[in-house]
Amino acid sequence: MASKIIFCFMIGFLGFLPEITKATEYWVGGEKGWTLDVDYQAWANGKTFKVGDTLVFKYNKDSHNVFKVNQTAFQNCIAPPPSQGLTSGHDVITLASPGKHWYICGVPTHCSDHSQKLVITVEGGAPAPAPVPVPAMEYWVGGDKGWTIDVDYQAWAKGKNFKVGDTLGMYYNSCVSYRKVNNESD
Ligand SMILES: *[C@@H]1O[C@H](CO)[C@@H](O)[C@H](O)[C@H]1NC(C)=O
Ligand SMILES: [Cu+2]
Repeated sequence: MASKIIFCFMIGFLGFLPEITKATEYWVGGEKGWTLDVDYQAWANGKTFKVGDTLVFKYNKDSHNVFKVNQTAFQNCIAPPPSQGLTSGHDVITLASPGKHWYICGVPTHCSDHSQKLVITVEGGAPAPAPVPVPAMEYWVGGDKGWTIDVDYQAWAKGKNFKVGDTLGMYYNSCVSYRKVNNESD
């Protein structure tokens, strides 16, 4: 029973987690926004980006745009096809996956000559791949027979993998009533 109370508490606790690890909105470049000749790596330095956080690219849409690119395109300032670009002047990107994310401006020379490029590393929202937790089990000692006489409990326990947090149920009412019947007939 105690383990069940703890389990319910944990579910309630998980419900609050999204509020504890609140998503952060980052305005790329701070008050300078997304433009020429800003050191975006210096801007990103010391910031912790998490899955669920958002990047806001604020810029003059007649002058710039935003492309999410791969590492090669980032290093060589190669813009993907225009259709893949963001062009609103106020683009909000939710960081949906952990790992490196690369962004460039696709206007010629802005990335290559004016450092209009940003690479960030996004941390996972959850701890690194841990073994999948196995839910607590409830075992009824002796199975159908319950906790009574002349049951081979070692045979019953064999092959079962008991863990901390599991519950052992022992039911022996049938054993008690069986004895009572015996006593009455005695
Ligand atoms: C990287 O992006 C460029 C530009 O969109 C594309 O041509 C290239 O195939 C991509 N490379 C990889 C490894 O995905
Ligand atoms: Cu630009």
